[in-house]
Order: sequence, then C-alpha cells, then structure tokens
Amino acid sequence: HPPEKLTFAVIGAGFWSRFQVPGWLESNAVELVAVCDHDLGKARDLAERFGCPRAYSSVEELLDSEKLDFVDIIAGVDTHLPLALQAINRGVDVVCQKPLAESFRSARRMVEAAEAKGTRLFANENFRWQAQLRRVREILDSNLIGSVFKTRISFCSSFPVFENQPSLAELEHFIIADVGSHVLDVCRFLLGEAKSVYCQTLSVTPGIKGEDVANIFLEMESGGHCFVEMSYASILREEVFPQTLILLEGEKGSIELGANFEIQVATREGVSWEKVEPKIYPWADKDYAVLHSSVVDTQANILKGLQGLAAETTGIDNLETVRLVWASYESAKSHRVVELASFE
Ligand code: 89V
Repeated sequence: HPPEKLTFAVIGAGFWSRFQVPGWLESNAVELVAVCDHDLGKARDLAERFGCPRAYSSVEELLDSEKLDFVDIIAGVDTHLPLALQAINRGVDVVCQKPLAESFRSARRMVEAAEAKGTRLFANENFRWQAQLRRVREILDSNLIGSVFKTRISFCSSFPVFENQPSLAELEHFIIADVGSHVLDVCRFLLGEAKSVYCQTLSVTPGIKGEDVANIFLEMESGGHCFVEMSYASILREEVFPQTLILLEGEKGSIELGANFEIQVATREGVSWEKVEPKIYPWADKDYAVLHSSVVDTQANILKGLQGLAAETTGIDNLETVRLVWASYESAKSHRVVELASFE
C-alpha cells in the first residue's frame, strides 16, 4: 500500500501561509491536519480554505491534541525561537520561515536544541530553488566561465511590499533580515562561504522603522569579491520584483541573469542566450509567482529531509546565512569589516 502521508500543522495564518500550504499539498505526500494562529478567526479561515479539519489559537493546545510529524512555522520572526522550541521539546520536526531567528545566537539555540533532541529542523528558504538560479548554478558548475572573481547580486525595487505584509514596516531590522536572508543565501548557493563582510544601510521610505536599502560587500573564501545590493526604495526603468539579478564574472567568461529570467553567457567564443521561466501554479499570486513556484521545489526538497534523506536548507546550513545577515548588521552599526569566522 502507498506510504503514509506525513501529518503537519501550520503555525501562523498570514500572507505566506496561503501559498506555503498549497506548495506542500502539490507533493501529495503530506496532510494538513491543523492550523494555529493566535487569531482563531484567521486560523479557521485558512483551515477552511484548504479543507483542513481543525483550528487552534494556542500552540500548547495544538501540540497536546494533534499527532504531528512536523510543523511549518509561518509567523513573525520574534516568535520563531519560542515556537520552534515548543515543537522540538515534543519531538516534532520543524520547518521554519526565514530568518530563523532575530539574532545569530537565537538561531544557534534553535539548531542546538533540535540536535540535542534529535528532531529535524529546516529553513523554508526558497530563493535558491528558483529555476533560473538553479540553471545559473548548473552553468557555473560546468566550469564554462572558470573561477569567479567578481559578482554583483541585485534585489532593487519599489514594489509596495508593505501592502501585503504590513508587519514588515514595523521591523527594526528590515531588508537584510527579510529579503537579505534570501539574497545572501543565494550568494552562498552560487559562490560558497564568505570570509568577511562590510555593509552600509539607509532608511529611505517614510514611515518605516528599519532599513530599506543595504549595500553589502563580501570577500568570499574563494578570494572573489561579491557586491550585494538590495533596496525597496528604487524607482527604476523596469520594476522586476521579486527577481534577483546577477552578474558573475569568471576568468573565462561571464554569466548574466537579467530581467525576466534571461540568462546570457559570454566567453571569448561568443554570447549565448536562454530564458528559464518558472512553472506557474494556479494558486500563485501573480506578483509573487516566481517565489511561489520556488516554494514548491523548496518544500519538495525539505520533504526528502523529513523522510530522512539529504536536504539543502537544513537548520545547520541556514545558520551560515543567518550569520551573514547579522554580521552585516554588525558591520553597518560599527562601520567596520566583520570577519565571519569570529562572528557569533
Ligand atoms: O520572501 C520574502 O521574504 C518576502 C519578500 C520577497 C516580500 O521580501 O517577504
């Protein structure tokens, strides 16, 4: 008979849960048995939307009442650590939204608690699963452009991100922790680990608490340089939210990921062109379709991890992305270069 489905509950019924749940359900290997949100009405609405039988307003009660293989924590960053610890203490595997926690130390506590209990922990980190970014990595791995000495990674936009996610305007640490977690994870995915970071930030959009512009300069372990720019205040000729644009320069050529998923590879022999578009799901929000598509692949990979196979975005792996995020803030605060090896 077919293998049993893994049972899971969602904690947090905001904007992203409306897409992560259908993302999970694409696999046909999981069953959503409960939704929990401190606002019971929101929990009920989400549960109803996906034909899920039960809703809770208390995590304690959820964990007392349900037999769960894992929880997907899709709540505010300040709640990640306490919620994850509650699940971990009961031996329930945890999938957690990025950033894992509101500091490197809290994220490490989460990872250590999971290790101590023998429960699995994953970050729901989706950018690296975008189809065009997988293709860029494949071209890099083919060694067509040789070793990379210089990279520019851009996430610059003036998309009204606060309309769908109003809580982002209240965050003291905004763009580096929110989208920067993704973009810095993409740096690691393509280039490996960083040695040092220098960062400067600005707060440009009126009425927000945190920074909405960050310019980050990384020196990679490989010796190459990587400039990461991100902004939600950039009024540009072409609005490409939520795309990440990239230029990788290697000793034998370059790879450019331009707007609308166009990839151009230049070598001394000439220039090639291809377009790698995301698969669009009917439940996706059109403004976020590329992200919602990558959610499916992220979660399919995490599902393997939950079944005991290898997965990419484990808590331990993601700790290095978290380290980059908080080392960037430390650099911006101190106006100094921060060495990653000694940052914790
Ligand atoms: O995926 C995210 O982290 C979202 C957005 C792309 C809007 O920043 O919060």
